[in-house]
Amino acid sequence: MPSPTHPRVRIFLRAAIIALFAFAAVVAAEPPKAAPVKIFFDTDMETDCDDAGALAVLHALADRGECEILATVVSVRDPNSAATVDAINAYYGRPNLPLGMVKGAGVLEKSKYVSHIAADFPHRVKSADDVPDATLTYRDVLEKQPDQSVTIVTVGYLTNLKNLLELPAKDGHPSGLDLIQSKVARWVCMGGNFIGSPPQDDLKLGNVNFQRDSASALYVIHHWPVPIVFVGREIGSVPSGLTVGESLAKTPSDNPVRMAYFHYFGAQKSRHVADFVTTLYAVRGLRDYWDIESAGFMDLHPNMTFEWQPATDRHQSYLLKKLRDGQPNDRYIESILDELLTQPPHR
Ligand SMILES: [Ca+2]
Repeated sequence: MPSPTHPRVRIFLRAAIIALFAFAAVVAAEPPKAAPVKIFFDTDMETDCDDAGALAVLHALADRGECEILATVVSVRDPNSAATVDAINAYYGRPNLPLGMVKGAGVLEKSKYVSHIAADFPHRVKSADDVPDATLTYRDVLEKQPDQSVTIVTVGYLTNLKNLLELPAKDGHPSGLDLIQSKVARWVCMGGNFIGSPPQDDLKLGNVNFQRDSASALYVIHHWPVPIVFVGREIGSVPSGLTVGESLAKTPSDNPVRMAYFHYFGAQKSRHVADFVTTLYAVRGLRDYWDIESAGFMDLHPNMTFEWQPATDRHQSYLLKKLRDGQPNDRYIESILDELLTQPPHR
């Protein structure tokens, strides 16, 4: 055996040390991986199929390690909406995610797809009795989370958030307001039309997430105690012109999201992406996708129009569209959403 002072051994040891330092340098140069964003997802999953697509994007982002899905609740009184959410969760390999739905007063609209998905795909929801009150789902999930760690995403009505704000302390549980103040980092809300300068919403444009339960929208937006980011319709719906969904046809027929789009249209077509962009922003932040306006707050009126009023201490913001190479970045955003929408589940 050669001695440690043998020339060949010395050369080998020197090379090994250089390689070790090079490896350490590469590791040190890697940016630290961000912790997954903790998402509580609240959807109407009823009148529009983009809720199904947005939930698919959320699962795809979770499969990439970018977010952790804490719970998925619906802001409507239809158990088939909760069943559809549960079926999509199961398809993506998360069949045990906490569910919730509105109990008591709330929105119930006709849907073109949730009864089909509830009938054709496996899920846990045999009746409304199988789905807890979303208010209690919020309470039970938030209680277990670290302080200021949770991002709430609403892509539907604000009924559940109103009920949470009004939930009293009971049986050793803190009040809903206390939980929001202690556990929630921010709320990302799909709602509003931020048109004009300064923005001033217009009833003619439609603003259904606020209009269909306007009492809840008015109360929540005026009483919410932690930061809000609004994603207006102009970011992912009219008049942005962004659409995705047609490419779901290349995914398997046992994909409930593909079939939600099919039943919505009676064919495999694309739909606007209002709920998608809200979800993507909640997980990835601005990146090179959007800009943001932060100095102000939404002064919402009982008729659901609003003005954006100047302020520096209200912690409210709204997304702004961004150019890419001097042009609208709509096709760029669509390509990102399309890739996530059609990404096979990791399971
Ligand atoms: Ca929606």
